[in-house]
Amino acid sequence: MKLGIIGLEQSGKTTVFNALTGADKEVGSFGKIEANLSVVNVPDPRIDWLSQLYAPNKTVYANIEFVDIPGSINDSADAKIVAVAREVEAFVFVIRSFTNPHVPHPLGDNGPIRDFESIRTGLIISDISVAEKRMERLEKIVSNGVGTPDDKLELSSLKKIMSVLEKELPASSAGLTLQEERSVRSFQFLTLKPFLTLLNTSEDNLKSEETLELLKNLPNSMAMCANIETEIRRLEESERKEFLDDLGIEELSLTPFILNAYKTLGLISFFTVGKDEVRAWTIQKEAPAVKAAGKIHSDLERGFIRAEVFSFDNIKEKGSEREIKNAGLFRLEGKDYPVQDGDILSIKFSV
Ligand SMILES: Nc1nc2c(ncn2[C@@H]2O[C@H](COP(=O)(O)OP(=O)(O)OP(=O)(O)O)[C@@H](O)[C@H]2O)c(=O)[nH]1
Ligand SMILES: [Mg+2]
Repeated sequence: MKLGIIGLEQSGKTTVFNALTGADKEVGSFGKIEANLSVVNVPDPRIDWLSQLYAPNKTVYANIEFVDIPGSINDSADAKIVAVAREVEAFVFVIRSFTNPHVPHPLGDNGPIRDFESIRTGLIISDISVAEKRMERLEKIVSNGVGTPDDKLELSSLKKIMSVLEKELPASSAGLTLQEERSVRSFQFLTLKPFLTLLNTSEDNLKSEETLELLKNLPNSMAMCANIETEIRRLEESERKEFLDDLGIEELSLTPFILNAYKTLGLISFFTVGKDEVRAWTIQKEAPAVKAAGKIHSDLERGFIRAEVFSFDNIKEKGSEREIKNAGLFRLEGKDYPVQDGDILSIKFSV
């Protein structure tokens, strides 16, 4: 999964990126136009457990690729930056809620709700310009009588999108059908992408009434204190607890952040196991088994015959595949089977 970190200038995007990924990228480098990249494993105790049991040659966790997008894409004249933003699957909006006398807020003072709206408006404006250009082209083609049915579908999808964008609503609220969504997929509309909101607060503000109230009003949100977390990450494991206690939190934000991301984006994990490899895969909740197969390899999707399935809970309880079979918990499922979080799959196929 690829997540793009965006927000207003100097909201602490790079600091959040460092805090979540453990990277050590320069902060406060205003005007820098290179994006930072870092991949982190998704910690999962189930994978640790399976790896113990199967003792495979290789253990592979699911991962998240973070892209720290510099400056504000709202007024980025740099097409390269907008192109980077279009490539990600979902956004993390970083909203500034810390005070720092050395780092003025670009809009004068803190205003988290205003900043949230401002980020979203920026994305909407960018989408409008993409949609407008394409609609103009398509309208010419269609009115000249040379439009294909695909052109017509695309045009009507764009009109649907435009009608919400013009009301300053995101494209995701246009209620596109799957087919309509497919017809405009290549434009990578920014406001069709799901997002999480990260409130970057000061140390003394992390658990305040004000913060709790803001979290209620900001969609898919959580608060973190990014620059303190970067500091804590630099400490030895054994020294961290004291500082986390001071902040009133149990752990660094990465794990709760990932849980929030999976929930908001409707993602689950399934596993493949064996002597060679124990591996976690990420997929959309309720996705059919054949899609899960396609995650592993396109041949498995193409030549799908059936999925052999048991759950992590089954193996945890029974201790071995043989015992699962004896207990009648081993299942054969067809291609429409909706994969569940924690399923262990083995795909039978023929190409
Ligand atoms: N006091 C305080 N300062 C912070 C916090 N987070 C970031 N800063 C400071 O704010 C400045 C900007 O932080 P960055 O992480 O570079 O912000 P950014 O959003 O990546 O900035 P641009 O990419 O240039 O738009 C730096 O000087 C940080 O040290 C925080 O939680 N508290
Ligand atoms: Mg930055």
